[in-house]
Amino acid sequence: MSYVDEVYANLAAKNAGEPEFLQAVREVLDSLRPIIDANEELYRSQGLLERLVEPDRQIKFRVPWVDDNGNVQVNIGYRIEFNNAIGPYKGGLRFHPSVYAGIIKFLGFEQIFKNSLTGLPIGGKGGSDFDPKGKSDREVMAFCQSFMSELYKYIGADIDVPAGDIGVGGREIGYMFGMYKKLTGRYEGVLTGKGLSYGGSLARTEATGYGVLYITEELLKDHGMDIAGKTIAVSGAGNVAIYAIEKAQQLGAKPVTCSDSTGWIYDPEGIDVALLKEVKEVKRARLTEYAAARPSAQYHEGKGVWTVKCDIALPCATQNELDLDDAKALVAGGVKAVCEGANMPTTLEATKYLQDNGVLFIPGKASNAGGVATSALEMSQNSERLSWSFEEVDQKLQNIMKNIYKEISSAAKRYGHEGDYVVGANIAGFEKVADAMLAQGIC
Ligand code: NDP
Ligand code: 2IT
Repeated sequence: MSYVDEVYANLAAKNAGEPEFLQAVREVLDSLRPIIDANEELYRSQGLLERLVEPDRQIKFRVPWVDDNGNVQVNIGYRIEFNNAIGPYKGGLRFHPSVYAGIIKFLGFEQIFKNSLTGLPIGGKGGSDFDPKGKSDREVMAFCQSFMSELYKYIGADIDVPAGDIGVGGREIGYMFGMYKKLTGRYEGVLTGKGLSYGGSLARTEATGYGVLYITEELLKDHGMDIAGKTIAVSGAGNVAIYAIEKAQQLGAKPVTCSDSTGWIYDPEGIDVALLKEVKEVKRARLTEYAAARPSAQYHEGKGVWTVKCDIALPCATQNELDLDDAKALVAGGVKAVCEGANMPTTLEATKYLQDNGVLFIPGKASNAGGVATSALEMSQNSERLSWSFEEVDQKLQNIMKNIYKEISSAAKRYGHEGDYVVGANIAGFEKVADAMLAQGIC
């Protein structure tokens, strides 16, 4: 049995209840075959893959808090610190009822390669099965304070630096930062995505979505196409989706869809991003309110974004939201490129179908890396106690995304898989981490 298959089989036997984690590992290990085959003896002798797929540590804790009716609620919190070979653990916190160890492990594993691609620090992820939807501000604060009263023991500016993800935005980061400061007495860059008045970076809010568009533009250019005038289907209506839509419009493209977990919008005149922000960021309301305020928009229940004819598809909601049937519908509609804004939104079968049908495909660990990259820029600003201008941060973000595109295309070419950006992203991300792990010995 090959080294890859042996490691995967052992992992699958031990983690059968964590399909998302196994899916992420499967994709990475399969695309690393060319580099692993070329170095099998060395990697085997160092147990490199066995060490790579096992997190450094998994922290799981009780989060008790009191709701507005005076009842005690108990949620489960997680922080999984995966790999710190090239820098402190770094990655978001997700608050969503679907969170369990398998979700956090898949996110943390992906984060290793993503962070490596940015040229900046490295992989961890956390979260809770707490659902912020429908909770009052006081309840969210009570939860965040309780969550941090355990998490603070394990994090720090040079140890592990959490940030936002699904269900965790500026409000939650603020409450957690306040509690960290109170418990430790330290004012340090322990979280990113902070508010601008207390150490946050300009352009962090926009960074993930903008980054998706910067790399999409680069991809199209490289293949002789222009993003201006293209019709784009976007899923999600949260942080990533909103700023992907905003940047798409600034680049002259026309995003015509967005979605949330209950329904989706088709707006043939192009999404009104100011209205979308008002509904989602200010009112924290549902997309039905967008449709009610916008005569050109159609609201549909359930899922359906990928049935819309488009040139470019940007899945920006959640894992496995684009399956084989969706991929078939996109190909039938003439899609030219799919760039992932979310983490692992495309199933393995759908990815293969898109690639087999000539669709350009960039995986999330490359295309959504602008968020964590800008988090690392926030860490730099915190360390030097300075704040850079929006333009300065945005310029650095553009350079990072262009550089990621260059790295993933050249790694794919080097290993004989030109144009396969899944292989390119996984190999380019892996090379640096493997190098550092080998240099640092078995630890
Ligand atoms: P938000 O919480 O801001 O938004 C998430 C959006 O996705 C909401 O519209 C939500 O709808 C929808 N969604 C969530 N879960 C589901 C589901 N099970 N089915 C359908 N729709 C769903 O999160 P972000 O925008 O920050 O994150 C979106 C994706 O991008 C995630 O995969 C995240 O890991 C990834 N990502 C985020 C980064 C960041 O900087 N924030 C960086 C890199 C990747 P509803 O409101 O109905 O729940
Ligand atoms: O998936 C991700 O890269 C994020 N949620 C952002 C992580 C970060 O540290 O900014």
